[in-house]
Amino acid sequence: MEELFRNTELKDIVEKVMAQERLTFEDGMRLFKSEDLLTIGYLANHVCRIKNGDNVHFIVNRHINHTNICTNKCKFCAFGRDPEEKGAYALSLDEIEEKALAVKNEQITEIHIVGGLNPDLKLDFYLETLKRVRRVLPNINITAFTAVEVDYLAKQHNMSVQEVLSAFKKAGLDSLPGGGAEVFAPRVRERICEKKISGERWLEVHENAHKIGIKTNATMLYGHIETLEERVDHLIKLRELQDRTGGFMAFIPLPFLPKNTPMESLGLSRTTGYDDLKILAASRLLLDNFDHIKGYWIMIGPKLAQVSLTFGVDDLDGTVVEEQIAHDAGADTEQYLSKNQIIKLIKSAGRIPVERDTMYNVIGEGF
Ligand code: V47
Repeated sequence: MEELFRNTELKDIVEKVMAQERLTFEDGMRLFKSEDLLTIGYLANHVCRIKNGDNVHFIVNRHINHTNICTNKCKFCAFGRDPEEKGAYALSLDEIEEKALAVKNEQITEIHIVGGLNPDLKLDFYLETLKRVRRVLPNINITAFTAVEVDYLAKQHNMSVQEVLSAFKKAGLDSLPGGGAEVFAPRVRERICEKKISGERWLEVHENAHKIGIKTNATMLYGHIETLEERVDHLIKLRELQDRTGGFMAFIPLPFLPKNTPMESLGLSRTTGYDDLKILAASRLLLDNFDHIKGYWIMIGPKLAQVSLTFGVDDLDGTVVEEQIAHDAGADTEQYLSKNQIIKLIKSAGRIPVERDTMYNVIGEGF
């Protein structure tokens, strides 16, 4: 072991990780600046195996993006539309119910619903959506509505975030997905999503959810104008909240897909596999209080997602079935992977596939 790490510039970080010591902001910067991807990956794999053994999680789920009408107009987004714009849509409650039921030949355990900020949709619509899905699929988990949507409804109805979240919970919500976090730094938000809630507010909504027993996920949109400092700052802020509440389940880094977005004109190219692996591995090392790091195959591709299983990732998300946000922005992946395809990816990486539900309860293993 000593011999293996003799020449790395990260020798002291290797020692800290092996001693299970917390990494600092400066350590995080050094990870992101380092080109020693294999050492970072080795360490992330080591930490991941302490937490998850050889298990790799996946879920049989279905995404529903109920409306793309959105008042926020984020510059990184190809999904949002003005109400009159070509391609604008808002699914009715019947259509949402139909989609929830239109699954492939697999027993889904989770419906994941997120959409734009559509001024025509009031709290009642959201509550009715949850109740309908719960009624037709009583045994599934519902993960729905980002912190951004929660804040929007709270403001529209003059309610507190707690009140909106409690109403969601009563109507059948199980957890909040991690979208809308982007990069917390105000400098970045002013440039790429000036109308969106602040990073502080995003964290506040999640903290409120955790307080009333709603578990949540967290994301970071990377590969655009953010600096390495801003990436590390984002991760440390998530780690601090997790220290206080323990309410986060998984972290999912999302690579920026520029096609069809207002930011396409900046000439930014897509992230590289090297970047993607480094972010996944560095997140595993910095987020020492998160159990799960997800490699979202929809955005990084199934092949890289499979390789990421030796770079600190223990979760491949799921079957998805239908996805609009990444595909409007040029994702070249399928919208659906079958359960068997996911199992094959995991097994041929030498790991044990574990089907989970939203809360990481085991539904089946081995296969
Ligand atoms: O909130 C939008 C991001 C998110 C682009 O919680 C983009 O388990 C890249 O949050 N390029 C939606 N990303 C997806 C999401 C998610 C996905 C899978 C699992 C979970 C979970 C959450 O996608 C948005 C935004 O941050 N996004 N546009 C784009 N052009």
